[in-house]
Amino acid sequence: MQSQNIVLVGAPLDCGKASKGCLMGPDAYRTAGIASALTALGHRVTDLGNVAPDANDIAERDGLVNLSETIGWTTALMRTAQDAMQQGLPIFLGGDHALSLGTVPGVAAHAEAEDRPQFVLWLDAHSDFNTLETTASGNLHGTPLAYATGQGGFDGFPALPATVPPSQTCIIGLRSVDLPERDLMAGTGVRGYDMRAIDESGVAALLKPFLADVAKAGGALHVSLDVDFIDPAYAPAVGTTVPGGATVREAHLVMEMLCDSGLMTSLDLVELNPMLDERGRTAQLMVDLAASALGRRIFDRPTPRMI
Ligand code: EXY
Ligand code: MN
Ligand code: MN
Ligand code: MN
Repeated sequence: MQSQNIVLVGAPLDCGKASKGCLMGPDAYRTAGIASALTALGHRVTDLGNVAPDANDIAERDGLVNLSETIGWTTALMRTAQDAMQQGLPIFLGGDHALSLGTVPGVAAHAEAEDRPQFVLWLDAHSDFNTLETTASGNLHGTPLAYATGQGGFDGFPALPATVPPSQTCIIGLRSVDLPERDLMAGTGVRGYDMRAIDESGVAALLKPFLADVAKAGGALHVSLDVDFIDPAYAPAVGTTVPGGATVREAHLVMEMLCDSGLMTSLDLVELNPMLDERGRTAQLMVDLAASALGRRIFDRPTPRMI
């Protein structure tokens, strides 16, 4: 893979749900050696440090968790993501998944300015397709994909600087989808693959057609990697564990295919809660997955045909 300018952006956002710990994520990734792992692959790595949320005077609302702070992070990260895209390939070090309320619209605005369609690959046990009106938990880390694809029901949030068409999104790893999310996604063109689809056809067969579409459109590709995409047996440091997730090898294969495609333009690493980790193994696995997406491989050999 060609040498890239990689920009690390810490987003110690912990307001997307009630349980705490994701604010330690950026430092856990740094401690696990994300910068040196990527430098060793020949990339130039710049760490921009941590972002802070904007202040605002938005009132809290019954049934929604930390609305004001979440909107403060959203406006700050929209700006930061657009700036970081001008410097290279950003990796947003979360922080919980509410950070994608800002990063995805921010990178999409950059793509729109370059006249490129923005695509999103969402690797997650959950679809994160609730709105402020459908969420039963009130946890806004369960909403970013609905917001970024322009669904209604986000009263109080900023107008999107750019919308990602649902048909340009692909979710892989699903095993927990709320009924309102299922209803909202139906007919939108979102590609959603559950774990059974991975079991039946293998993850490569699911990913390959999506990557082909991105390539054909000359698109930018944002990848949002939630720790809970991976089975909790391998990645315990997450508050939203759902058994039956991707294996370590399935996750690496996705990353290796992304690397081979050369299509990934930005990456979120989200939901790591170091309080729940075992001797740093989840932080290390996430760093290793990022390294696979950016060129780490065992042998230099032609890319095998996947189908
Ligand atoms: N769908 C559930 C909710 O809205 O509360 C669970 C969301 C969990 C979101 C995690 C981060 O991916
Ligand atoms: Mn660009
Ligand atoms: Mn998520
Ligand atoms: Mn999740």
